[in-house]
Amino acid sequence: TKTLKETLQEVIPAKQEQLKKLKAEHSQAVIGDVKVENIIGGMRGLKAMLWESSVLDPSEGIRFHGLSIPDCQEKLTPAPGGKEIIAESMLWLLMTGQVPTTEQTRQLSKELAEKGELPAFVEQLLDSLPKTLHPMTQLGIGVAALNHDSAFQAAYEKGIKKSEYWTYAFDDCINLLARLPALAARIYRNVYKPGTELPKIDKELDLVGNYTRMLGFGDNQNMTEYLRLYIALHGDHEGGNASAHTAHLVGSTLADPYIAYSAALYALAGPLHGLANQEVLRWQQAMQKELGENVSHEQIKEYLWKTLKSGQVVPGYGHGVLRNPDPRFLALQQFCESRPELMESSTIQLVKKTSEVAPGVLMEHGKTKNPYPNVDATSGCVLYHYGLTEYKYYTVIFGVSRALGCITQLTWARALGLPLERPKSVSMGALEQLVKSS
Ligand code: AMX
Repeated sequence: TKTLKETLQEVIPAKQEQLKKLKAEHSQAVIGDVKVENIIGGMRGLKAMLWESSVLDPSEGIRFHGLSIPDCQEKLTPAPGGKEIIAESMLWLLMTGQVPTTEQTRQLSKELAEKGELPAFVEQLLDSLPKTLHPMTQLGIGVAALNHDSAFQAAYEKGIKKSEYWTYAFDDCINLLARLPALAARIYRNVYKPGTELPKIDKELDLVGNYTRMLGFGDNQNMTEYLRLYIALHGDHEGGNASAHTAHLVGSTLADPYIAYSAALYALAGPLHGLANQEVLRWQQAMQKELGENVSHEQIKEYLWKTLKSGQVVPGYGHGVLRNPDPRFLALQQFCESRPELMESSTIQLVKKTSEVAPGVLMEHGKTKNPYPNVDATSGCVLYHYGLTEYKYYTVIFGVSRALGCITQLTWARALGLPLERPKSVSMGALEQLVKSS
């Protein structure tokens, strides 16, 4: 059986050829206009970067190399005894564009488990951080510190050819992913369960199986399966979102994958992006506290208006690209609906009821281009139900997941020899001149 790296080695030349041809034959072809609204509107809608592993369609949602979420649920190998997509099979698909065999998936799980231990100095570093420091800040610090052992950085210092960049970048990427569960679980234990024993990595388990065990939820098979699905679904959402774009931008300076991904984590830590899942739980809990049990749709409607009138956004709703309910939201809702015990949870019921009312309210409010729920509207409530109630930790789980897409891009950007990213900025004065002369 070929390893992931060997498979990549086989698929890279065809992609390099494709890019070479595009450059040679179409470099000057015009594929769109740049409007003033793109420049002052956060570059929405501007097609300006290459990203191979997934494409986000505004109405239908994400596809990974052409496969929709239901396609992936049908085709990608689950864990032994499980049903949900696992990180390894999703990573293989993202990296190579191919659906891995069960044997390939298991081999990758083994490789990740073997590489998963943290260097002692990183453990000490994490243990020395104040427990009051946000878990996302801690995760970014831990990931950046892993660059102590960066193969890419060492090879670059020694002097390597551009054509060799990707193999060192890939090795760093795999080591980074392998170590994320131990890093993220250590932060959870330090902050929320001090003094409890962190289990060692089980070499027979998949990445997320190990992560769940290290968090202390390994006995709960439903939680393990939920986290497998959660982590596979949050892995990649094309390139323009803030975390993915940051990883790509920082990586384009030839900073090693650890620091590039550390930077991405801090983009993920903003409330308009990944931190929204923490915000949803915080907001829903405040709603529950104010309104009590058995809340009616009418009461939720009033609460939504109160949030909007106070000038805040409704967390978990809206999207920079999507214009329909997020299929990741639908897949997580489906997970709940297939388990009666989840549907009885008051937190999950409240999230579901909110999703039935909020689109109407947001449409009436009339600002957001997308009144529908995004993945963050529902991702936290299941964690909460299973006992992971510390919602300031939720974005860390997203951070373990988003590595899948970012390390894929970091590997491919080096394999394709993509250049330093450096768009042109303009001042308002220059923009006025450009408008006059257009
Ligand atoms: N509640 C209230 N107002 C909202 C809103 C929401 N959920 N979503 C958008 N709006 C407002 C915007 O703030 C903006 O107002 P302004 O004109 O006064 O600045 C207006 O509607 C138009 O915004 P838009 O074009 O529809 O959205 P955008 O592309 O600028 O922003 C996003 C997208 C996600 C930041 C926004 O919808 C939002 O703030 N949502 C809530 C936070 C959230 O759930 N983020 C998670 C997104 C998914 C992810 O990255 N994990």
